[in-house]
Amino acid sequence: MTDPVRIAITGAAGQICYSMLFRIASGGMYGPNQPVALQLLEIPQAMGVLEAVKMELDDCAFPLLAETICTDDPKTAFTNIDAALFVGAKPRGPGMERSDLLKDNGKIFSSLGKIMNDVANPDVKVCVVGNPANTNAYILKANAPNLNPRNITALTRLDHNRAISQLAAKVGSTVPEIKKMVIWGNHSTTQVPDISYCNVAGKAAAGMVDEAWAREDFIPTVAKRGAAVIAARGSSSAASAGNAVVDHMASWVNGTDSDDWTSMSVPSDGSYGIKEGLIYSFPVTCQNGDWKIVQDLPVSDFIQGKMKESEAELLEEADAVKEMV
Ligand code: NAX
Repeated sequence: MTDPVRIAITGAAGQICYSMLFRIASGGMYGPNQPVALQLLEIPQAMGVLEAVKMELDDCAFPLLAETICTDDPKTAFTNIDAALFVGAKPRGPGMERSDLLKDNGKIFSSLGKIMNDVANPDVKVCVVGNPANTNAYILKANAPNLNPRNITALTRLDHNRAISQLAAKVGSTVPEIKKMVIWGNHSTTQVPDISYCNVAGKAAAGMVDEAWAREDFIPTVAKRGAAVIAARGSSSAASAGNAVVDHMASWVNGTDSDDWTSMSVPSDGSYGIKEGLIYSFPVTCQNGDWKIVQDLPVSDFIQGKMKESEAELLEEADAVKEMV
């Protein structure tokens, strides 16, 4: 039997993981022939709920689930892993400033980064989901210099999927007909959903919609979709976020289609004038377990201006946590 892929997952008793873990255990992330072992990390107060999640995983009798470890010790969670999904984070409480949220989560990600640095395989593939995801990944990367920095990524696949779905509804097409969507920037309301290179069944999407729709309707709808779900549901996106993590990792590991790309927040190498080292969402192609930023796309002045605003927000966030990096 093939050795299992070992995946550490933080915040495993939370909402996102309640849908995501079952998808991973049934083969959604690594495919139908690859066993997986889950190394689930929680804070001590949530261990009871985590045990209940394990009971349900056991009760599914998933053929591909080789082992489930539940722990509140990060060292145990991060030992021998191939991938780490950082879903756990402190939520923003009433009256809490964004800078306080950045600092509180910064402490979590700097301490977990240091532990990863000591015990994790240097090639571990990391996806940060817990918000503020891009800056949490930036802090984790700085505190884990032994890890391959290319492998520290953050999730903007949910935004990418939301953008595809909005465009499909607008032009009356199906999701698989839409190729080459882009999310630039931060996973926040400054993100830049961009249809400039998109095609729908081979036709340029930009020619199928008004420019005013793309600028004034599409961009804010995608960027504020998380808030719309909270308003409708009373809590934040969970199943769609879990699905996006599955998609993010599956694209990274198995590759993107030759006629398409995806959006991932990755360490900037200076492409498109974005400051090197920031964790910024770019269009990427994936092959052989590695990603590459799509180069030389012609960027309009309008999109460029918005990309710079999102970069400025990330620079501000980086400044707010500078003592942790
Ligand atoms: P929940 O509050 O349901 O679950 C979070 C879990 O993390 C809790 O069980 C908590 O005990 C645990 N936790 C907190 N600190 C921890 C630590 N230091 N180590 C291990 N576990 C820890 O939140 P959920 O709805 O699952 O969302 C998780 C995070 O994802 C939030 O930060 C949320 O803002 C973020 N999101 C990110 C998205 C993205 O696209 N990047 C979209 C969805 C979501 O908003």
